[in-house]
Amino acid sequence: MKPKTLSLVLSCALSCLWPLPVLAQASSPAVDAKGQQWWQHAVFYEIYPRSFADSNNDGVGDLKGITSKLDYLKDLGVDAIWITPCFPSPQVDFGYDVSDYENIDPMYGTLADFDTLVSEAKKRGIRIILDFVVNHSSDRHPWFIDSKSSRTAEHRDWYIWRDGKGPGQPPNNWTSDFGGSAWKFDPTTNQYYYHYFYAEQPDLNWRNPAVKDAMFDVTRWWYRRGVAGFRLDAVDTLYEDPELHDNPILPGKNAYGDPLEDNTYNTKLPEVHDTLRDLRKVADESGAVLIGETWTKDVSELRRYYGDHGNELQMPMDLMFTKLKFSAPVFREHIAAVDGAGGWPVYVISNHDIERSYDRYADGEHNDQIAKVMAALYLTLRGTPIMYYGEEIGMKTTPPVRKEDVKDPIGVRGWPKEKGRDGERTPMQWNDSVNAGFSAATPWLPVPPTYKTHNVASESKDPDSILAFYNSVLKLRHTNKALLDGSYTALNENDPKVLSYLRTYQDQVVLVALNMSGSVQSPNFELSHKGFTSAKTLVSTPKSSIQGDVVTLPPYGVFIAQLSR
Ligand code: TEU
Repeated sequence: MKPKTLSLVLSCALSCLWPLPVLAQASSPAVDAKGQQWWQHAVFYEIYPRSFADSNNDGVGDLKGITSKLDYLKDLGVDAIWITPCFPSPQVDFGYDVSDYENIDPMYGTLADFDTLVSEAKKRGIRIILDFVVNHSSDRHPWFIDSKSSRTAEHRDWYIWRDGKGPGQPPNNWTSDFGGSAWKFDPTTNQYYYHYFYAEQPDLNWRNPAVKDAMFDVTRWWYRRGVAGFRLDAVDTLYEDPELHDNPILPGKNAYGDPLEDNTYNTKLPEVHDTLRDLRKVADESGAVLIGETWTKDVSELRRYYGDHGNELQMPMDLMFTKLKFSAPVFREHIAAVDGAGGWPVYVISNHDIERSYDRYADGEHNDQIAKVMAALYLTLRGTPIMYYGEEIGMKTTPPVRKEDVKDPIGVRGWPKEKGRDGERTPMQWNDSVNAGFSAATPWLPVPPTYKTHNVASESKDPDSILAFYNSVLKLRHTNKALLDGSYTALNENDPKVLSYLRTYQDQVVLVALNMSGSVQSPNFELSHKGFTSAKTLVSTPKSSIQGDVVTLPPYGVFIAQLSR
């Protein structure tokens, strides 16, 4: 019988793209010969600046610390760094309460340090992305200080002020994401102001054109300084129902003891998309990229963030990916939906708000191996991956054990049900010396005990380490056209244990097979029937191999190969 040729879906990557102006800031080209934008080929890396590297030994990381680690990031294969907020801030929410949008907090350094970081990064072909906290400012921002000073203040309408329903009664039933009412009474003017997060984070009034103009100008100011784009914080919450309808109440209570509510009237309002389109126009003036913190309930909601004409966010994060059960069918179904949705996928497995992927998927026996499966997965899919610092060495989430040690205020408020987010924000583990090489001083959060085995220095010397694995997959990804630009085609779609797929670009085909189970698996991919005559192993974990059409995978084994006809 004549071997059947596998009908391969031609890369939709090119047809799915929307044109962008050329980016001038960094040395590597913005658009390649095939018309791909720089951010489609880039690997992003999120840095929580308090915890990455401490250059002045005060226990808190800083910009000079990040600059000192650029060679490490370059060698790892990072092309863009997203730094969570490093602007002046009272640090109630560790920087997500900004009191000056156009400066650097002295604890992180100076604007000159920032300029040095941008230029040193540029020398290495690395771009800098900042975090734009769009929904709210700090209550110490001069805009809010003026706003609360009187009902007729120039900035009064820059925030959301309302009368209470009656004495001691807030305007409606909305609760803060961080516990308690979302309204705080201010005796100076006898009105309440609205805060979706902490009371120290009053919501900006995006219905006021002056707010829009001021915030757009903030982005222009940073673009002129060489910033290649922004990660937009909490975009869902930009707008609220002007009539302040009560949210429907659901059964049950959250960790803070508040009734659960359906945020119908204060999140995901259609106006969010109008503002994203406007922010995008400003970004396009500088060829910048916008990444969204887009917590969506399904793929169609995610799809909307690209905009009907590709005119909203270039990179809305697929955060649903962080909620999936470690199971081949579950990931297969989700990936098919996201890949088929028409946008350029953006995959994330960890960030500074959620339990690290290492712990989420750990089975207690094969933890490091499972971390490699997850790395192989999101670094070989069609789309752009955003890594989180420390993921590449298998850092563990290490929440505080005692309430008195909690730094994140939501952990103090919600203890013990909600322990806060300290566990995923611990210092980067550089080596096995004191404080894991992060700082000579006691770090602001304790270093997890696993630093002795899971650190950059030790793992660099171990060819079987998680870091060595990340290095090899990232190296492959940067040079392999099929992984960069190829289409995605699922294989063996009924296999309950092995997730496998082809990435295909013209005549280049890469097979990825991931054993998501704790037992040996031997999937048959019928490669000869599909017209393939040989397979060259590109990256694999020990004891994974191919014999004819059959790939043998040990528990949580990874096998990636180039197929030829
Ligand atoms: O997070 C917004 C967001 O959706 C989070 O509220 C999430 O629900 C919470 O962290 C779960 O505990 C962004 C930032 O990523 C977060 O660090 C900030 O605290 C928040 O905005 C307010 O700026």
